[in-house]
Amino acid sequence: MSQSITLSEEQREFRAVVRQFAADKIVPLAAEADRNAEYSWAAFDALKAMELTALSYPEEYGGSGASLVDQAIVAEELARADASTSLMFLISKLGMLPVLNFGSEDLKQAYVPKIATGESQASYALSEADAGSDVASMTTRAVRDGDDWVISGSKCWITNAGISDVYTVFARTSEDRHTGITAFLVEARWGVEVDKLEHKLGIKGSPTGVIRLDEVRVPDTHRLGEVGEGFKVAMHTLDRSRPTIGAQAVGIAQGALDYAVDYMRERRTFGRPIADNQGLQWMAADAAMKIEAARNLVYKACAMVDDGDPHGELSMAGAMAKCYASDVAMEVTTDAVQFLGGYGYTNEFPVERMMRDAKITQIYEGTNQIQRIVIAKHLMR
Ligand code: COS
Repeated sequence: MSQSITLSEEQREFRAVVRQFAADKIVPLAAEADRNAEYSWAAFDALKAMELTALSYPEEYGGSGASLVDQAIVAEELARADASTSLMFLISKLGMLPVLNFGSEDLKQAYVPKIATGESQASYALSEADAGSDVASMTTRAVRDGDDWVISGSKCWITNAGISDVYTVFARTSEDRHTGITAFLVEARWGVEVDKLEHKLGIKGSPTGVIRLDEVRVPDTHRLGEVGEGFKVAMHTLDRSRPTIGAQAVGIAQGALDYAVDYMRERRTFGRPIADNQGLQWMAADAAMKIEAARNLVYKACAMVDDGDPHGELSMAGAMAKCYASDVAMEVTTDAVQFLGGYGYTNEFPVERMMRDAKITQIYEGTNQIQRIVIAKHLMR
């Protein structure tokens, strides 16, 4: 079945190329990275060799200038093979969005090209132990000292902790709740310490950690946006990243459904393939419908980003895409395990990994409860 009526012939060909790449280079690495909870440098090197690390950045900074819809295609196809690898593709973009949208020309020239070649990677350091959903409660501080800022504090749930070379760090520069936060670009070697790496349910091939900054000196040239503008920088960034988490969720769901359908055509009980059972056919049909609906929400939100959000609807559209797609991913992957029965519950088959990986998409980049708050705020305003 066609995945979307909105893709051009060129985009469909591009999707087929990325799908083949993921089948050849990523699928063989996924189970082991999950089992060992290890970052797969082989997977990252494959992304580099395919020049997928460059895809999300403008050509003037060494990127290939792809649209966000094209980036969603890649996030989906990588996630269809392995969610952790798709996160490798997405995380540096999240870290670099504030640089691209709020950083100086010098900062863009200095950092983005190295991210595009894959020589360097970036993370996004917003959440804290007591400031996850409630971003404005953060306590990490930045104090002005001459031409520098001195940053101290701890940030949690940091994707790519210890792997990334640069971190976009949000810190409090005054007591004002929303207007007292400022964003900075901080190089890891200036003193970003990894305090702890989490042992997680899923996305085990992607390290998640707690980082600490202990009086780390950051030049004012590395400020992203105006002093006090950090909360808006954070929200503006998440609005432009959440649709791609939706794409990741769609990919996880599609990967699980495709695997389960192939299995059901082979697996025989009572003398015939279990795919002949109408009860299972209906479950599979529901899954396919929901995935397709989620994919179209994702494409719509991504196209809004590409068009510059002319009607101010992106926050809501991005929240819908991320929330719906991740709820679908959780449901579909859980059903995929059921389709495989006892086998689905073992790590001999990839669907239990996909079910565990799907769970994070309902939590990160804003829990789905927060997405519903964002949607409701737009409805009620
Ligand atoms: N873009 C631009 N500005 C925005 C915005 C957006 N998407 N969302 C809110 N703002 C502005 C508001 O307009 C308001 O500005 P004014 O005071 O000038 O009116 C200001 O920011 C404060 O907004 P609000 O009162 O809605 O902020 P809250 O503290 O209530 O927080 C939520 C709102 C819950 C939506 C926000 O904190 C959030 O998204 N939390 C989840 C964070 C997250 O996703 N974390 C994941 C970690 S990153 S991987």
